[in-house]
Amino acid sequence: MEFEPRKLPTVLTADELLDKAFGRASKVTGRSRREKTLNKLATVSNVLSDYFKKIISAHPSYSTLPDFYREMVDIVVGLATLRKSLAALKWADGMIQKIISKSVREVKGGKEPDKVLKAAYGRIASVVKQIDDELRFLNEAKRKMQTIPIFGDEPVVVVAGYPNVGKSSFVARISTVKPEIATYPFTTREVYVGIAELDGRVQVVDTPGLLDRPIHKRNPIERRAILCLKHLADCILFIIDPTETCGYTLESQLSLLEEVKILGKPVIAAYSKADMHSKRDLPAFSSVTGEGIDDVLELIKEVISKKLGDKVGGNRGDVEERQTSVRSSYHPEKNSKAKKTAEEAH
Ligand SMILES: Nc1nc2c(ncn2[C@@H]2O[C@H](COP(=O)(O)OP(=O)(O)O)[C@@H](O)[C@H]2O)c(=O)[nH]1
Ligand SMILES: [Mg+2]
Repeated sequence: MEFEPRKLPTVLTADELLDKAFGRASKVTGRSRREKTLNKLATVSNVLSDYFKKIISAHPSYSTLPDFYREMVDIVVGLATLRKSLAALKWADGMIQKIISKSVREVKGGKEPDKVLKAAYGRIASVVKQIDDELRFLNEAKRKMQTIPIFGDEPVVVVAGYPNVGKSSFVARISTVKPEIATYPFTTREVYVGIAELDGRVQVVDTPGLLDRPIHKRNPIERRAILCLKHLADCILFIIDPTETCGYTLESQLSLLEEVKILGKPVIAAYSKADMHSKRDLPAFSSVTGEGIDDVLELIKEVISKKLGDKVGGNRGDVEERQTSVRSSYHPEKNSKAKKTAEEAH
């Protein structure tokens, strides 16, 4: 399912929409007063109906949207209200079509055209004004949904760790293209999305404002946003700055690491700023000298190819491959087998 909030149309308020419909109808002519009125009614009907349908069809089917985006939309705008607002547009469309049909019948039946038109306009205006809140909500929703970052189909590595440990420097260092700058709806800070080439493209994303402070101290919305990252992440790289020049103690960084592990995704913990210290009980890298960077990339590659290997194994049609994947779920050598499957798949 495509999710392209940038393509959502701007939504007019009730007054703007009525101006648009009645304005268009005011330019309509006809050979008789009767015909002119019928043409005006048809125009109002078309303008409004096309407009409502355009807005409704621009929204994706939220129930089939990938988990990350559906959750994000729910956190940012509220799915229930969004659905209700779209339903209100559908309701208005139906009501207006009824008013128009009735008015057309009246004109054709010989009623005074001007009177019928005036009454129809009044009733249509009243229906549209009843959904003014929903129209405004949908416009605001469009604005808010545009702040949801969009990711490609490639595997995603989420980079976590306290502020100033070296997350952005790492993303910039390993990216083969200039990292794109995105935003999360919950932070005013820039999010770097880099692309690494690891036997295929891998998206490496920064998490300022999300996985950079103790999770248990967050408000419920922030916590949901953090949980949402687990839908996105194939792997989490947790960066620790043992020099503490980031301004946070090693102890508090390790305790954040424990919280991040609860997300249930594969976590690789590594030391940054290897040019400034000699701790090597974890993989250590320096984004300044490049030392250890390849080792970290290798670890990421292993985790991702294992994941892809699991997926490939599970989707294979032939019996032997399926047996391999069934067996591999019982055997301790699962990892090497899954990896082998991934390698064969390349
Ligand atoms: N010496 C050294 N400094 C680094 C390294 N990586 C980052 N820094 C510095 O640490 C500070 C914070 O880095 P940054 O990437 O912005 O951290 P972020 O807040 O986690 O994204 C900056 O002043 C960087 O220049 C490294 O490997 N070695
Ligand atoms: Mg940063």
